[in-house]
Amino acid sequence: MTTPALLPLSGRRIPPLNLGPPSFPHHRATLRLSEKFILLLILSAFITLCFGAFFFLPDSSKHKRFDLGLEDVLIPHVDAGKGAKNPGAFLIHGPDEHRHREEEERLRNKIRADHEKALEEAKEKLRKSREEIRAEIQTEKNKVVQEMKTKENKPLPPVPVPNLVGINGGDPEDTEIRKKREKIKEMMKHAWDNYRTYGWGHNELKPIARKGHSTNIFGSSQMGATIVDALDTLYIMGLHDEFLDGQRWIEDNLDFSVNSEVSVFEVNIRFIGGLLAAYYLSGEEIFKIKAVQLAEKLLPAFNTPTGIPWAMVNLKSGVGRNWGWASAGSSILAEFGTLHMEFVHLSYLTGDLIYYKKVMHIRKLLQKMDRPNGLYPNYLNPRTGRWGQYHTSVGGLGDSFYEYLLKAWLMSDKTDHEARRMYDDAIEAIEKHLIKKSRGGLVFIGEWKNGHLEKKMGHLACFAGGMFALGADGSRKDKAGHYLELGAEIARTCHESYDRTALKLGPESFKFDGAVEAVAVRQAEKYYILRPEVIETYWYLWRFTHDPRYRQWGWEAALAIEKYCRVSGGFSGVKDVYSSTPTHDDVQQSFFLAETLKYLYLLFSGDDLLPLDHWVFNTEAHPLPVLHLANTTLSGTAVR
Ligand code: DMJ
Repeated sequence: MTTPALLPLSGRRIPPLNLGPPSFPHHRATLRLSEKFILLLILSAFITLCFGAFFFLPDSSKHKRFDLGLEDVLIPHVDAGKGAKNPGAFLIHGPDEHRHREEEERLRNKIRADHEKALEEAKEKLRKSREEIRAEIQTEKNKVVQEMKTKENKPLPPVPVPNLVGINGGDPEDTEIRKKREKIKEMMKHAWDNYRTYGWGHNELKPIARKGHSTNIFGSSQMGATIVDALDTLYIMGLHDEFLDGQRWIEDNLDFSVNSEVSVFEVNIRFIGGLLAAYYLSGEEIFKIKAVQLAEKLLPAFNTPTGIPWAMVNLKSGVGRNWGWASAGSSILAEFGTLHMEFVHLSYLTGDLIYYKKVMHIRKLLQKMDRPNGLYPNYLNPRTGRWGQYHTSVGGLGDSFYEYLLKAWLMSDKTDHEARRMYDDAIEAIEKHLIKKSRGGLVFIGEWKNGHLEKKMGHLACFAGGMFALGADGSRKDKAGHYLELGAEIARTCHESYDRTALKLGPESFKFDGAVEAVAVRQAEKYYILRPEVIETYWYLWRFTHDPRYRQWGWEAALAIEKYCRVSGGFSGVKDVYSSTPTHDDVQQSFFLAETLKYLYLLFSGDDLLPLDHWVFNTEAHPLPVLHLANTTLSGTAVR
């Protein structure tokens, strides 16, 4: 039997259809044709659906705008447009009605034409061979990748740069002090050079094994945490070649499109904070761009039923989860409560309110919650919005939440009164329930656990001395003197915790129990891992009082670090501060370069370097400028 030739859709010949009993090859040809037909049907159905949706879906312009009030000042380069806040501007009356109908008709015709064009294109696609289609897809893909690359490193819209006062200088007049400052700079160089030689690109350094090191907070990939964390310290110390070296590494290698699960908090304070500070100090656009790229990757962590972010997020998939050890799947107060400073700056610099909204949402939610004894528990479940265990601490798990309330107020040029109120309330409750004086007269901050006060203070809580001093000015009922005094008492207690050890370095935590005062009892609490908090407090107290004892105590700590933590391959933590022959833990923490050495350097610098009425330090010691929002001009021009 002869078979009639099938009319080709295109000019190409199509194998004839076999109308007799089916045989395998002809059956395949028949299938391909019906596949094409079905595809065509689906395509036209989809286009019709889009066509219908245009007319029947509600008009989004009628939805209420989200307005937090700060919008216009926070995003100076955005011109909201006068009509935008005026709902009446969207209503159409009288003679306008005719014009409106014409406009609708024009739109309809356009959509019809687009619809037909899309159908034609679909038909055209179906005429092409598989290879042609594959090649086209590949070309499209290449185009998108290319566009993304160009877009990724495109400069962001300019904003008025805040007043950047005191990013250089601070040379002390006194020769002795100058020598000390030089010594700290030399220590920084030793830490950096060894990281450069043995750990470059890794997150941290093992100074004894002389190789890279990392922990789970940075995920599984090498993101050069030490480089990012150290940049601003290098900058203020005038180590410009080293700074440039770091900048080049960031330009060429820092990539956040990695399948890696990181700590949202750590990455925020170290990377986003570090990049933003490097941007403000140097004016190099690349740091801002990288900070924003990373921030976008953290946003999926906020996709929880309450908007309280997960502790960890996978940078590639956006899947988040909490630490297994945290009370009943909870998020941690010091983690989700330590995002505000960086996120407000991100909104300011990008003109995108999303960051600001995320952190304000957390604040609003916390305000609505009950607080046992006025205290904030450390654990909050992001699914239920309920507190986990009632543990409260100004040390680990709680610390920087309180710090960021105060600093949100300072960073807003003291206009964020809500933050100041929350800080004052929290500090009053802390003083009432957690702060005690030991028999020997040492003021300490205990921890609230299961209904009673544990008389134990962590090294981390020693930062609070500086916080009380910083918050003294502007405190309620004219209690500035009281809070400065409280800060000084905490500094004294923490100094005692250093002084009562063999190495003159403080333990991870210390007790106040009968005869035991400011001393660690358990072996597991005797280590010192190059932490900054005690030196941080000395520096704040020095700035506010100029009492020479703080420089003296800081110098004691610097000498002890030099003597017991310095090794030929960098600096290492020690496992037991009570043993005169230290065992090293072989880790040079990135915060040693970001914080410990920076605070020491500032302690031996003049107050004109990074003055506190112009800069607010994030919890990783990265300085961010005060945003004088009320005085911001709306010109949209960058002024540097
Ligand atoms: C730093 O990463 C930050 O200071 C954080 O807030 C708490 N601890 C470390 C340093 O000890």
